[in-house]
Amino acid sequence: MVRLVLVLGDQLSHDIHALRKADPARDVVVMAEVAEEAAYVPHHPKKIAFLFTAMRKFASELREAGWQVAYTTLDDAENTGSIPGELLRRAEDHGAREVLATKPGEWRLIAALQEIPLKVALLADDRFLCSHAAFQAWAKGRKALRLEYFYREMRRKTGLLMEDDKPVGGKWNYDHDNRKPATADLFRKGPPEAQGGAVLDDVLDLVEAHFPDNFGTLRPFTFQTDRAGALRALDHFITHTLPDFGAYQDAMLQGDPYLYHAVIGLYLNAGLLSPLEVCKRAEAAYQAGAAPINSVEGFIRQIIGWREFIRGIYFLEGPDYTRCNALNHQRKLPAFYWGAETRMNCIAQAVDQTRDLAYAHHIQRLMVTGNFALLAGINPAQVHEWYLAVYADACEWVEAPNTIGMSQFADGGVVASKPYVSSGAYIDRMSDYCASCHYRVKKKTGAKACPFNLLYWHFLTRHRDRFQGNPRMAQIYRNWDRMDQTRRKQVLAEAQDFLDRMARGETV
Ligand code: FAD
Ligand code: DLZ
Ligand code: SF4
Repeated sequence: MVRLVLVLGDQLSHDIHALRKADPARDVVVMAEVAEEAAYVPHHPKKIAFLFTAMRKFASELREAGWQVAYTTLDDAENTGSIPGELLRRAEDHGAREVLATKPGEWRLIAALQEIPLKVALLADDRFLCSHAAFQAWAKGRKALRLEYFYREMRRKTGLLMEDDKPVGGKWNYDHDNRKPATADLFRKGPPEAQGGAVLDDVLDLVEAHFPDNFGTLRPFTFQTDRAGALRALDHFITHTLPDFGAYQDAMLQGDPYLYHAVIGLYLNAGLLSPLEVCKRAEAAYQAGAAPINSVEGFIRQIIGWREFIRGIYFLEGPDYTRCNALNHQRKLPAFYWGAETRMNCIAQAVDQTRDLAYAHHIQRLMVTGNFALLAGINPAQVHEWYLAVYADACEWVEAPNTIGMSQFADGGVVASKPYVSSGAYIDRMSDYCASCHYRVKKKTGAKACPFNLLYWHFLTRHRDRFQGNPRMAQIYRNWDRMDQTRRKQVLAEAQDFLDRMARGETV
């Protein structure tokens, strides 16, 4: 009997598990653009356009390869509006009772598939280098889950940058050579132009008509939309920006959103590139003498280290992870995350760029928008929904542990050993944002004092009981305690005043 083969928008790999297990001569592939997936958070229009275009092109490739594909467009009159609805409708059309599905990257959709009245085989998503079982085995019995040890195991397992059982160059981690601030005069070639053709044009019109109010600029559309394009983007990175990736990984520069970043997260997460192939390309560049070890090791660590570690945490922690709120933060996400005016130039730069490009690099996410939300005590569930909505590479399995865990410390320290908070000094060191800001980064109190400076101490005093015993934070509390008492009171009062004005909707 015919079986349905579900391929989701972020499962666009020809060797995905469900396709490997299916028979093109008998089974029907089901792909569907559905309102439920497009609207469970208000996704950025560029993100929706990227996924729908890539899905349509992938469906064509499957047909060319001999598959029968039942593809539902968003504006199809018969569209039931959800993945389970489309599976039931197609099951009736084709007289099918069984579904082969690769396990989705989100608990919500896993639960939905388990509830439909068809026999659903949920196959492991084996596009990753570390299975759930392997991660569980690694995590079992450890007091704390730390990236560095996991990463070393992944280096040994993949053999990447290894000489026998030793790391190439003698060190596992070259971060010491990284973290330079960028300067405006460095030459950088932006990612290659989008090449979507007629399929992209149709999708852009569709997205424009159906999601007119979503935060984000649709045109000009900037991403690649198929494997060939994703490979072009990878080539571009390996040739032009990998050599300086490491050194300038943490830098932020006004008007230069991509710097030396790869801008491939969306292609990896949609299935257009595989983690091992991108790492092998980077390793080959090192072996050919085209990129230095600090850049190549740093890049490979992000992929086989962080990306796999974060996914392991998502599935280890379970479906309630996105509701964690260890610091009991309850403030509403301020309107300036959705583009309302703010006088904080660093936030305005990161949000404007996010609106225009559905992209911001890691340090903008972690140390600007994430840092502010944590310092200001914003409800982590709202922060999580924002990150899940606004970035083209956002899928819950990777976004949630980065936001709830790494950025907001809402999981109480599962991902991060200490909160990623900083005063304005860090942003000033790594960017050129402060020079043209309304606020003064060097001012700790008084008119125009940088809000990050005020909120930093407000956060630390609010959570003193939790953090003062952390050896990596003890010195910070000693510095605070040495400060003159009147000054401390002034800092806290001004921080509170800032938070109150923000809550009243005043422009801050
Ligand atoms: P580069 O900086 O060039 O890095 C190369 C690749 O390494 C990335 O494409 C990505 O696949 C991987 N990588 C790097 N850091 C991480 C990380 N912390 N976790 C997982 N993979 C990593 N990444 C996503 O893919 N999807 C998300 O939804 C997402 N949400 C985030 C939310 C917050 C609050 C933070 C702090 C980080 C988030 N990240 C997310 C991680 C990281 O910011 C992005 O992977 C990166 O910015 C994507 O841009 P790039 O491709 O230019 O990456
Ligand atoms: C993100 C997304 C969007 C916007 N739309 C669709 C869609 O219409 N059809 C689909 O199959 N997938 C879509 N996706 C990706 C899914 O939301 C994703 O597969 C799950 O969240 C699991 O990661
Ligand atoms: Fe951001 Fe403060 Fe610098 Fe302004 S002065 S850009 S608010 S860190």
